[in-house]
Amino acid sequence: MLRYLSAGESHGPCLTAIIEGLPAGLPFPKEEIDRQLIRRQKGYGRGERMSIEKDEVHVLSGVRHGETIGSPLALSIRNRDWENWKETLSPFHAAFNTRAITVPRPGHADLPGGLKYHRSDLRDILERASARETAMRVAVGTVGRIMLSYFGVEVFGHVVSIGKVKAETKDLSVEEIRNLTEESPVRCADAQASREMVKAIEEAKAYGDTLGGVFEIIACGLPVGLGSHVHWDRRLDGRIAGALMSLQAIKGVEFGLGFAAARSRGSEVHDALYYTPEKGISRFTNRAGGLEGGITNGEALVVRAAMKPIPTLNRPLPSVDLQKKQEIKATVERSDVCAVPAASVVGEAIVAWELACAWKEKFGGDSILEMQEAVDRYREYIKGFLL
Ligand code: EPS
Repeated sequence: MLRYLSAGESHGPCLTAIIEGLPAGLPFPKEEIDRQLIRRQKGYGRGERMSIEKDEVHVLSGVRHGETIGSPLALSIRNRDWENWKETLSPFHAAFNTRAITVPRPGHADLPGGLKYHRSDLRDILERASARETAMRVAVGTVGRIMLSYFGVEVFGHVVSIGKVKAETKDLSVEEIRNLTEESPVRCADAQASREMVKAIEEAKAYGDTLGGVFEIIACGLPVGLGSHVHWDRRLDGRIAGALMSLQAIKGVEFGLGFAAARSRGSEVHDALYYTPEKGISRFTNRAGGLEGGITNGEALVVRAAMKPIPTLNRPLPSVDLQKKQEIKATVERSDVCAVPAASVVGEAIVAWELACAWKEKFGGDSILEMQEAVDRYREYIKGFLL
């Protein structure tokens, strides 16, 4: 089983994670994790914090001479901003200025978290609720991604809408979407829509507002058979949707046709099967988004996630001071105007991690050699049906 736990506050000294279950002998290019961390930090609409941070992973255990050795992997990412928060967030000494927050931001974890954990200073909640934590999710997801790409599975994401601006990508190949996305300041493959998205972010910023959007993640090279129909918690669509929904500000997830399937007839929704001796079983469409019955079906996995606008507004909404029990405008904290491009990179990591977990479940192996043997055996068996 592949699993991890993470820890760390947004302005604390660092983010930390422990990963367990990686096969030994997996080549481990640390530079790939750093490359993904840099991708996450980019994207038009980010706030000042990103000019302070320069994320880089430190590998503390589990890797020797560039290969995993089977022991738990400990990772750490430094928060450079900690220098400015040492006193305020000191674990042991009460600070002169605690920068206490008593006015919750509507839409944020501030209020329910503060009440649940009985914290009068809502900073105790927002420090961990912050999307700073997603830097570590990218590092952990990239570890899963390194294992997947060893077996030829690739995962990438792109932004399909920001606010009311929608990208048009239906005439583009997966490869074209991938390349164009890397060139766009908002990680969108449609150049015209990219420009309009940047404009929409500028307009929202000028108004003291924020913007959400939708990103799509595509995974190619997956075999039939990851996940299972036999139990609710083994259905891979459920796991991926749950994991994506756990990303800050995500409000909806859909696979393939998604919500549009509910407005169509069965004959317009399901992917018909064809057979030729040369090609084996094949489909001409992928409306299911690569999953049937909670199991990968050999097509590309296509999943979209909808992100609400960030709740920290420069023109704040009405709220209540919890100490004074008075109505007042919500707290204004330094924040991003739009983090959808960054969220799409985090989404890639989240999907990669869930796929890596399902991969480990299916093929097992304490070493990469054992895993490779199981993969080869299975591919040989499945070749008789699908090409
Ligand atoms: C975030 C608020 C901002 C973002 C942060 C998420 O941080 P700060 O309060 O320090 O300005 O920059 O995102 C990151 C730090 C990051 O690495 O993505 C929030 O409240 O969620």
